[in-house]
Amino acid sequence: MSHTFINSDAIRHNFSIAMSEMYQKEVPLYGDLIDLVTEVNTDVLNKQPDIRQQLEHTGEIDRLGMERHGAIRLGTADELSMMCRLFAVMGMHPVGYYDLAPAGVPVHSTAFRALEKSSLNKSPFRVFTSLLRLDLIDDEALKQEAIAALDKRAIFTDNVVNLIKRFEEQGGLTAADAKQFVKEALETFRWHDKTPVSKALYQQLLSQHGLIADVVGFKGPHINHLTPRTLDIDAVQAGMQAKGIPPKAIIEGPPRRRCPILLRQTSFRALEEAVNFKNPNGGYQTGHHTARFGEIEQRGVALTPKGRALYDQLLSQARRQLGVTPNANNALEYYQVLESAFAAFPDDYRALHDEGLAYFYYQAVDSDTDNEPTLDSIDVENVNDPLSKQVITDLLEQGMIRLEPIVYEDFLPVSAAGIFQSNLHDDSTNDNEKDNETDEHSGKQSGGGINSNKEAFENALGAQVYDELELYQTLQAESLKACLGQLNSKVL
Ligand code: OOG
Ligand code: NI
Repeated sequence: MSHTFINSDAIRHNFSIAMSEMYQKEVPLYGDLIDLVTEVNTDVLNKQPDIRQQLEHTGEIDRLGMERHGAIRLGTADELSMMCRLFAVMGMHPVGYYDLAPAGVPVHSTAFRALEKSSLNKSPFRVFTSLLRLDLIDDEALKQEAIAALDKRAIFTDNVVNLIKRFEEQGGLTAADAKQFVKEALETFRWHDKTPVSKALYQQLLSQHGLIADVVGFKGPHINHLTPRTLDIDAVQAGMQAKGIPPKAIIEGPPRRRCPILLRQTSFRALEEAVNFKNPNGGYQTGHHTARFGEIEQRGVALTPKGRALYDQLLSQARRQLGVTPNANNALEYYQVLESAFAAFPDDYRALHDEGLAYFYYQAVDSDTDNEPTLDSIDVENVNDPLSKQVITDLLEQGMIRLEPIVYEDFLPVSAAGIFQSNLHDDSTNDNEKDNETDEHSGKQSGGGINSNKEAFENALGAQVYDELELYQTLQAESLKACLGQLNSKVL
C-alpha cells in the first residue's frame, strides 16, 4: 500500500509552515522580520539579475521565500534520540557535529535537514538541535535536581510517538496520519508560560548558566528562533535598526564579499517574557525568562576542507587581532580587521573553483562549438587531479560548461556560539572570554577530545551524524557526471 503514503518532503514542508505560523503568533516581531527580509530579497532580485540567474540555475529561487531554520535545546539522551526519529518522518537527518563547550556554551549540537538537492529545494527547513551538557554542572546537588526535573517531563505527545512508530513500521504515513503528525509534532515546540519548576530552582539553574535554566526549567523544548534567508544581510541589519527591531551587535561569520561564502548571521535580541513559576505549595509565582528571538542568515558557497581551513585560520587571526569577543563597542573595528584578514581569501568564483576552495555544480551550456572534449579522462570524484582539471578548465574556457556555487546548508560553531551568547539572559559581559581558544573544526578544547564528545553525542542520538563535506562532494561529483553525460550525448 506504499502508494498511499505521503512524501516526507511534503510533511516537512507542511510542518515548516505550521511552525512558522505558530512562531509568528508567539513572537510577532518575527513576522516583522520576515516582512523586512522579503522586501530586501525582492529588491536584490530586481536590481541584480546575475543573482537571480544564479538562483534559477541552482534551483534555489523557488525555495527562497520558504527558507528558514529553527533551533531547539534538549535535556536528555532519550529526548534527543526520539527527536531524531521524529525528524526522520519529515526526511530530516542529523548532519554535522558542533561542540560549543570550548566557546563557553554547555551544549553540543547537530542540524537535522534534508540531504538531497531535490529535497532541499522542495523544503530547505532545518533545525539546529542542541543537547545540554549536564556533566558540565559542577554543583553536584543541583545537577541531581536538574536530572530529576528532566526525568519527570515528557516532551512528546503519546499520539506523536505512536505515529513515529507507525511510520517506522509501515515505511510511511497516509495523508490523514501525516496531517495528524504535523499537528501533534508541533506541540513539542510550543511555548509554555507555566513552568514545572519553582522560581527558586529556576534561579539556581540560571546562576549556573542561562541555557540550563532554559532547558531544565520548562515543560518542553520551545522553538527558540526561526531564521529566514536573505540575499543581503547588511541591508537587513540596517533595516532592523530603522524599524525598531533591536539587532545583535555584530554579524557573525565571514565579511561581506562579492562571492559570499558559508554563512553570515545576525539576530534580534531575545524578548523578556512573563512566566509563571510553579509554587511547591500550589499556585504560581510570576517572573520572567529571556530565550526567544529572531535570526537572519545569508548563505554562500560551501567550502572544501582546504577552503574551510583557510576560513578558520583567517577568522581566528581576525579575532586574535581584535583581542576580545566582538561586541557593540568594537563592531566597526571588528569588521575592518575581518575584512583585511579575508583579503587573503579569493573573491571570485572561478578562482575559488580553480584553487579547490569551494564546491560547485557543473552545468552544461547550450553552445554550438564543434570542439570535441576528451571527457573520458575526467575523474568526477577528484576534479583536482591534474588531468581532470585540465579538461574541466578547457570546457570552462570553451564555454561548454559553467560553474554554479553549491550553497552551504550547515552551520558554524563560532557563529552559533555568538548567537547563543547574544541571546542568553546575561550576555552583556565578556568575562566568559574563551573565544580565542576556539578554532572552528579543530580538536583543541578543554576536557575530552573532539572525538570522544562526538561519540557521546552520537550515543545519545542513537545514530551517526552525516559528514556535511561528503554530502557537498557527492553533489559536485553527481553534477559533473550528469553534465558530462549531456555533453557526451551531444558530441556522439
Ligand atoms: C542555537 C544557536 C545557533 C545558529 O543558527 O547558528 C543557531 C540556539 O540558540 O539554540 O541557531
Ligand atoms: Ni539559528
